[in-house]
Amino acid sequence: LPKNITIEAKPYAYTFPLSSTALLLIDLQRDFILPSGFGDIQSGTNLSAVTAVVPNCVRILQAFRELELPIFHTREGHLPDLSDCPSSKLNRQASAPGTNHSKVIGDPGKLGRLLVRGEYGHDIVDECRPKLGEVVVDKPGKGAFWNTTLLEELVGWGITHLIVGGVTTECCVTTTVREANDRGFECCKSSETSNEKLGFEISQGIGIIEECTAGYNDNFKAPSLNMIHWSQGLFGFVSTLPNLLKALG
Ligand code: TIU
Repeated sequence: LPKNITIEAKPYAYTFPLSSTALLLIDLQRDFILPSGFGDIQSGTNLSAVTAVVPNCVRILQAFRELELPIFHTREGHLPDLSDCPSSKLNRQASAPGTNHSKVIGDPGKLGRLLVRGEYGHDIVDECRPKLGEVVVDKPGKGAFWNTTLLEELVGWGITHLIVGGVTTECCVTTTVREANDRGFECCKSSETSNEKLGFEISQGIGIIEECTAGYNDNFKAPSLNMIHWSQGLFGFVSTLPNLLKALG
């Protein structure tokens, strides 16, 4: 394994250690990608963008598996009695005037009860099914760090750098990256910037691969990703699948 890899990215190229890098795939669940799933019902838009992400995530999975690098998958969902569902999620979908969601979390749908653990729709799409040894983190919120063991898992595995993909960009993917930033994951050291010049060590990094994420509103993806890397990497970096695959060799 090469010690460090350099990846072209926005706001600039980074060099980081492959030995402590993991892939984090957010919520590639049937409920967010397939027709009649939670996302289809709630977003009321077409699923072409989130569907198109699946083969790109398969490609990135293959690359990480070939290099035997750690892989983390998340799933958004709830206990059957919804006792772990935050009020912010339950209230939004309650029968307030103007609410037009035909089905809400916990309702029976064609893929099973929506966003309920153990149901068919809650699980990850076949193409991206986790393999033995990969970590699956179940999360009740939008961010993958809230009320989960993700941070402890990453620390336990010695992970300092995260490559992120998944759905949806505007919701769970960028919420997770923002949460990660407050836990020390940020833009990596620039290949042109030595730690001596910075005067401190940047030891944790996070970035999103743009072909590996999408959402339900085509207008949201670019601004969502721009906000991540804007201002010298306010929350993290953004790169592309060809750049990542090139860097991984
Ligand atoms: N509604 C929506 O866009 N997304 C979610 O509720 N969850 C995720 O983004 N995974």
